[in-house]
Amino acid sequence: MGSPRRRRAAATPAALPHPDLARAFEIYFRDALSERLPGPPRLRAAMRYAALGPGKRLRPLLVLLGCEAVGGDWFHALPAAVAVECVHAFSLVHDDLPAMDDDDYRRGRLTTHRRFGEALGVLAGDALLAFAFEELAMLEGAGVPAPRVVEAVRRLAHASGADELVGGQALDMAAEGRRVRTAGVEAIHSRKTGALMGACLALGAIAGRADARTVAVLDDAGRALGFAFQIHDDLLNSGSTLRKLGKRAGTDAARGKATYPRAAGVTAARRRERLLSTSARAIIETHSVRPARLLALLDAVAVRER
Ligand code: GRG
Repeated sequence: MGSPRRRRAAATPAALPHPDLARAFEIYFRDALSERLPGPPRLRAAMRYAALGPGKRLRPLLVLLGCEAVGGDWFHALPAAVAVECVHAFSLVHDDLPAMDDDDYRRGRLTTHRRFGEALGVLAGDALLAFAFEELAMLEGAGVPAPRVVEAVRRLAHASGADELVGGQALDMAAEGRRVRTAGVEAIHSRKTGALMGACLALGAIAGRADARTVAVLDDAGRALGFAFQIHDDLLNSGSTLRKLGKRAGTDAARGKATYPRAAGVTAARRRERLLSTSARAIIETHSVRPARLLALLDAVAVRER
């Protein structure tokens, strides 16, 4: 499992581009989770531990750059960026629980339930999901018109719920140990990982005052990106290490998880990942006015090592 020094190295966030934007988000995020976070101290500590750990912050960057891509000022999208990262943190905390994937390490350190106990792990996830929507409603205070805020709430709720994120997780668990074809893997991963990334670009576009068609196609682009991201994640899971990933490697094979590389082979999985990324890029290039920084983010995601 490596020395403590090595473990600390794994806890350093992987380099995505646009550190200025990531820094601005981090300041806003930490403020939200200290000044505005309600609840008993130990629950708040578990929520902060779960949310503020050294993740890549990919989803908030997608929100902010989705807003910029449609010509908006990313600053207006900050509450939406916090909201999606809180939904993401909820999903990771619950995914790591003994009843789900039963993992001890995440982001280079103990998982939330291993640090705070299982009950607080469950509750911290629940409370982060609720807090996400409290934050999202703050879009109005950031200058986003109320009907757009309602549309943002509708989209994030749908992407987080039984049809998408949670539904994808249920399908994923049901598929464990069974032979799943590529269409089945796609059904799981586009829900479990794709829907939230679709919502990220859609929410950014909503905050940036894009029209309904642009919001919808950017949602499609984010979903394709999310599926590509999950294929990449599965490839890393089979070929990397705890030290590099900050979480255990090789767990998918051990649990008989439905993954694209398992269903189609590594070469076909790489090809599918490339096609999905290309299609996300093409949509963004066609439907955006300022796509450069968003496209640079996509490029970095395609070659990430954790
Ligand atoms: C409702 C009890 C209950 C459980 C639901 C919804 C859910 C649990 C789990 C969601 C499934 C999930 C965790 C999908 C994985 C998506 C994924 C590849 C996550 C890792 O994302 P990164 O690499 O993480 O962006 P960091 O740590 O960098 O933020």
